[in-house]
Amino acid sequence: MSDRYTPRPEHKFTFGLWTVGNLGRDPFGEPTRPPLPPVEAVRLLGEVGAYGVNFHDNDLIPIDATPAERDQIVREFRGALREAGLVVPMATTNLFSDPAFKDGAFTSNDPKVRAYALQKTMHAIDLGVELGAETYVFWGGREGTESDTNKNPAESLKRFREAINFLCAYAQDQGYKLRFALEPKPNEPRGDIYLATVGAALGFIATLDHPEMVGVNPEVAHETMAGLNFLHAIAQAWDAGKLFHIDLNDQVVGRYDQDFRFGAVNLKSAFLLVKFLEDVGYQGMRHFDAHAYRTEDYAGVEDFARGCMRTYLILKEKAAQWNADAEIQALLRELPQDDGSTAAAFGGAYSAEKAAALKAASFDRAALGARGYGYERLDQLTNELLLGVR
Ligand code: GLT
Ligand code: MN
Ligand code: MN
Repeated sequence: MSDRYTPRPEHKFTFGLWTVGNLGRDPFGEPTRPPLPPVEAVRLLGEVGAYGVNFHDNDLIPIDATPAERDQIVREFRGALREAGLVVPMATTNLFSDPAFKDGAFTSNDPKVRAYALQKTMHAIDLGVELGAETYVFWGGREGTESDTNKNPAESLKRFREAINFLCAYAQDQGYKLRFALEPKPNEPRGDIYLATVGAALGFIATLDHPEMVGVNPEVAHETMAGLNFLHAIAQAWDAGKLFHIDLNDQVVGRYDQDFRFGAVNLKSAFLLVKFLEDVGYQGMRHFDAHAYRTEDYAGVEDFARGCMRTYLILKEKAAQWNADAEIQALLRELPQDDGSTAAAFGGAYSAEKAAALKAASFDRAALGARGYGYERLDQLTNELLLGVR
């Protein structure tokens, strides 16, 4: 069945191997789905209409594979990609599963672990680039602490910076056309993870040797876990020219890391996010970093993947409808009631004259405080549009 919500390549919908390959394991229970080999995951993603597939090094190549095994796996994977018509836009490193990384990777207190993490990442970058990746994600899941008696956070940031600087230089040295994207998260699996929010990552990027090479990969669930407004984080990343990638999913505030299907929890936030991305003309991947409920079999996994993309496309249509809604647009136009006189007298760049004129100006403060903004109506109209009665 194909309708106007059918995903097409130009929508740039991608999934990680680890997303459709999630087996339903949780801290309290065993897997509920059998393993999904990477070539099968690619087939499934091709079937549901995704554009691309992303992976951690060890989603594809077992950590203890020989070089010959690695090359064989890459050959088979390439074949599956070709058959399914999928590309690999992003890759990343698993620096969290192996017990070697139990105290972090780039920020571990053990210098040998830090060196191993760099070595593993260089190999994983080679692998990603070999398969076509142009974005390389760094999610520092184990980069943190349970107790700050054990690691100095300032020292950890220095180590983190050194590692990213080293890897930027490595990628440049190889002539790779690659951009790095840091993915913040406040906690889980560590008690507290460094660079916990998009804002923290943006601040850190400015301290790097090659800040132009590094941006962010914000995830809906992660900012939400921190109790923050995801759209505001995205807007700041966009404003800074740093929205290199995005992880779409959903999450209830105050819960464990849920990674639900996009739009599963807060449709209105999802709508405003899609509207923002579409309005500003974000050209990057729409990556769904989510997984099916533990209750599902692989038919349910397909429902999950289709649901992510379908919801995005429906919300995209709603965003266009919102932009074209005469009543909504009239309310927006009324908002600032700008007759241009304020801008003429005080707007634009600073000048001593403007400052003096502004200081001498008189304002009708009571009138400024008395006016209504019409936000209740605007928000209700938005709700009604989303509820399908407009
Ligand atoms: C892990 C994490 C995600 C990250 C992935 C990239 S791995 O599943 O929960 O948010 O994006 O390392
Ligand atoms: Mn997550
Ligand atoms: Mn993610």
